[in-house]
Amino acid sequence: MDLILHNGEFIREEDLVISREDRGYQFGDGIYEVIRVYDGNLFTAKEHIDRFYDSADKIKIVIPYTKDVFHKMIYDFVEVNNIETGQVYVQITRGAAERQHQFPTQATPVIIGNTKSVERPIASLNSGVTAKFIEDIRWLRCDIKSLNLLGNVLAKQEAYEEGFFEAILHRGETVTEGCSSNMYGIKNGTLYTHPANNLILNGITRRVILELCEELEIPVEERPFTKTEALEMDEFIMSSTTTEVMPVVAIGDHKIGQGVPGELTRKLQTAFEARIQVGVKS
Ligand code: DCS
Repeated sequence: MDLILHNGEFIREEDLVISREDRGYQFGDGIYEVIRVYDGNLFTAKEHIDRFYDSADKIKIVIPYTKDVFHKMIYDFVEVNNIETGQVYVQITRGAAERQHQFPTQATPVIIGNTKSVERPIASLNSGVTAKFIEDIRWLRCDIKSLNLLGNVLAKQEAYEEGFFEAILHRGETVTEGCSSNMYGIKNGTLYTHPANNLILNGITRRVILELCEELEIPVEERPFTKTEALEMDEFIMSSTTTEVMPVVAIGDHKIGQGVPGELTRKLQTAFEARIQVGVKS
C-alpha cells in the first residue's frame, strides 16, 4: 500500500490523524499543488514548488521547510511509493484551532500529500474533448491555488452531468479559464490566452506552452477573448498538469474548426511530448 505524506513523514494511511477542527475542513483555509510524474521523474517540480510557496505566502501560511528540503521530500515521496507515471498531490492548511474566522494565534500548519499512478490521457489527447461555457462565479483571487474550490466543483459537475469534459468559465463575455485547466484559442496562427492576473491560475503547463510557442515561433497574445471569439477560433486548447495539451474540438454543440484537433495543436502536443521525455530527475 502506498504511503502518504504527513508533516514531513511517510506514514500509512490508517495512521493518519487529522483534527476535526483543521481549518482546511472548516474554511478551506489552505492551498495545494498537483505535480506530474513521468517515468519516475517529477515534471516541472521547481515551478510547482515555487507556486506552492507563493500561494501559501499570499494567504500568510508559512511553510516550515526551505524549498530545497521540501523538494527533496517530494522527490523521496515519489521514490518510496515507486511511482513511474502518476502524480503527487500535496496540500497545506493553517492547522487546527477552535473555529473562528480570524487566524488562530497558535496553530501549526498541516501538510498532507499522496501519490497516485495515472496513465497519460492518450485517447483524449488524440481525439480531443468537448467543453461548455459556464459563468465564472469564483472569487477574485483565482491566482491562489486555494483549497476553496466550490465554484470550480459546481461548474465541473454541471459540465460533467451534461457529458462535457470541462467547463469554459467566463465572466460576462470574457473567457477566463477552465475549472481545473487553462484555456487558449488559436486564430490565423496566433495563440490567445487570458493574461496571468488575479482572474486565472497561472498554470505551469500554461507557462510551458508559452515557451513552446516561442520555440515554434507561434505568436502569442496574452489578452482576454470573448465567448464569441472563442467560437470563431480555428483551434481551441485546454491545459493542465494532468491533461497536458488537450484539444477542445467542440464548445457546446458548436464545432471548433473542422471539429478535429488542429495543426498547431498537434505541433504543441509533439513539442510537449519532447519536453516530458527529457528524463532528467528534478
Ligand atoms: N486553472 C485551474 C483553476 C486549475 O485548478 C489548474 C490545475 C490549472 C488552471 C492548470 O494548472 P497546471 O498547468 O499548473 O496544472 N488544476 C490541478 C488540479 O486540481 N488537478 O490537476 C491539476
